[in-house]
Amino acid sequence: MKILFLNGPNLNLLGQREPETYGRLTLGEIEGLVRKKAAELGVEIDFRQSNHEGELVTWIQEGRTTFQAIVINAAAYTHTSIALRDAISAAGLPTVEIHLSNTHARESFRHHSLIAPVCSGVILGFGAQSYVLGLLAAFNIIGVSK
Ligand code: CA2
Repeated sequence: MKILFLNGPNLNLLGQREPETYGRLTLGEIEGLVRKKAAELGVEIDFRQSNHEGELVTWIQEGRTTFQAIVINAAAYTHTSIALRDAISAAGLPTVEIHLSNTHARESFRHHSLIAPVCSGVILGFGAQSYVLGLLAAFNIIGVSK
């Protein structure tokens, strides 16, 4: 079982700035938490980050044949990207949208997600644990749909 983790723009800066909003862990440290849980579950993961919308779209398109599910923190593209939404919809893989922060408790432009309607569900506001919960959700969905 293989799960693709995708991270959008600026998430490579985690741990360096805005710890009050996004926590103190780097993206590499969050990946470590996910890998630990994935090993317990016997799941293989691929963990990627890009600042480029098109690269994320390509990874989703290519992932269709390699992965059984996607977990995605699309960062700011969550609120802007019809391209990501279309890619997720076209891939047809179970996809879990995740966020570190509770976007509903923040600025109004973060309240709307363009990708949520084509995702299986959304997990947000639990900091780095949102990633681990996203993994558990994806694992559960794959198990149920088998
Ligand atoms: O809460 C989340 O996970 C977000 O996806 C993070 C995005 C934001 O645009 C979404 O509304 C919610 C921002 C990621 C930027 O990460 C930074 C990390 C450190 C310093 C500055 C930005």
